[in-house]
Amino acid sequence: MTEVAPRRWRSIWLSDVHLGTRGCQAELLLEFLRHNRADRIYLVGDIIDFWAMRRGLYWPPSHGRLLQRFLELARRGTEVVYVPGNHDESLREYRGLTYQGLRIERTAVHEGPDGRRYLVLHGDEFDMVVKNMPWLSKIGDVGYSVLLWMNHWFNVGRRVLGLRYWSLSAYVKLRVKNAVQYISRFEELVAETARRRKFDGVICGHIHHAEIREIDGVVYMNDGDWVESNTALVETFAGDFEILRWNEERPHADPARDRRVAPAGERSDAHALAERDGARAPRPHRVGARP
Ligand SMILES: [Mn+2]
Repeated sequence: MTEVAPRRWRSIWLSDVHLGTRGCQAELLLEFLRHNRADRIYLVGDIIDFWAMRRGLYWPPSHGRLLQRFLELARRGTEVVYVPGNHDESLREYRGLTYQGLRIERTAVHEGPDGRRYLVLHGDEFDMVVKNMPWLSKIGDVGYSVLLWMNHWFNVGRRVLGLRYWSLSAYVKLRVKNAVQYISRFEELVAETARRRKFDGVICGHIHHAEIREIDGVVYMNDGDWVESNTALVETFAGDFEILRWNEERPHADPARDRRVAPAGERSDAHALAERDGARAPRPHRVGARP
């Protein structure tokens, strides 16, 4: 299969994949990993959703394939660091352990090519402080699941109409005033901690909202999630950070992707489509630059 050569990054951060839930977009993340390579990958928590598994097992083949993919990358020399979150908290007991080249850490420190130091953590550590925000308890886990379910079918509909994926859940969340307050409070707290601990920046996940912004002298970065916005944080070899929004950047439009595994007779067709849709090179979405 001839495909566009993968783009190379110094580092990639991924979090909030929530394997084991219906909202998880494992296929899309597998596709992302085919098109993007890095010297190191940080898995910044909530990769496997053990909470959801307790409610009932949901584990399609793509979820297993994704875990296998991370191990395979580790075996082949990518440095893979897994910093567990609250939904995969039980893995925190294994901090310090290396499994087939994949290392588990409670938190990590990332060093940029220029020597700048970044604290890498999931972010649930700040829930205790932020938790008395009313929307969290109001929407809660169940409401959020319903929203993700609606989002899924909403996008099935959009696909039928030939429209591209658009996150209804992310949109709704950002329209709730309290959610916006929650997000900025969270970001400030995380940044404040990094500043106190003398880091140049901090990289986290947890709130499913990708961001790069400077807060009082430290860079706050969030890699987003793979249940609604499908975002990753990447570092270039020069040490610049970017947020990749895979819904917008994937080189193929949906029809081409769906036919990629089609029988030989249909392939030229798929390739023609891919070429048409991939005519412009996928470009990163520059959300913000370092100060
Ligand atoms: Mn989390």
